[in-house]
Amino acid sequence: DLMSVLFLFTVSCVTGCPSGWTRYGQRCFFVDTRHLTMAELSCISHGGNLASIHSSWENLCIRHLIYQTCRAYVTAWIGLFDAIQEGKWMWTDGSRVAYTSWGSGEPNNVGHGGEHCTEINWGGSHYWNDIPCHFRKPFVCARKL
Ligand SMILES: [Ca+2]
Ligand SMILES: [Ca+2]
Repeated sequence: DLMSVLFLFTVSCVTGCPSGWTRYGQRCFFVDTRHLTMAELSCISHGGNLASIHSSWENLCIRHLIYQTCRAYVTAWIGLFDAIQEGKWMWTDGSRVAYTSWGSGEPNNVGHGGEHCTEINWGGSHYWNDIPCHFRKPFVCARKL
């Protein structure tokens, strides 16, 4: 099943990251499945945060990691949220929001109770979509080396 797959993947030819994590640039990434609050707490317990994305290259790397782990471009949480102030997007790791890859018409905040969290692989593509935070999804953690 998915959970067993998630913990079986191995780090390829990279060094410097803990077992089960994958290195891209100066950060290590990790994939798991929970709803967003538990996802962020899980990332924190692993010494990181939900992944922030700062370039199309990082977007591609994270999509690749999800594909490697889940064998499909499934939608997954990243650490972008506007739960504190509607329309003011922030990364859970505190980094500046300089790059986004919203799909056409997104973020639209149309879910019941609004949409304050962000999924990637929207439509199986490189786009992001805002959705309600209580859904259970795979997620990507990132931590500095
Ligand atoms: Ca919102
Ligand atoms: Ca949306």
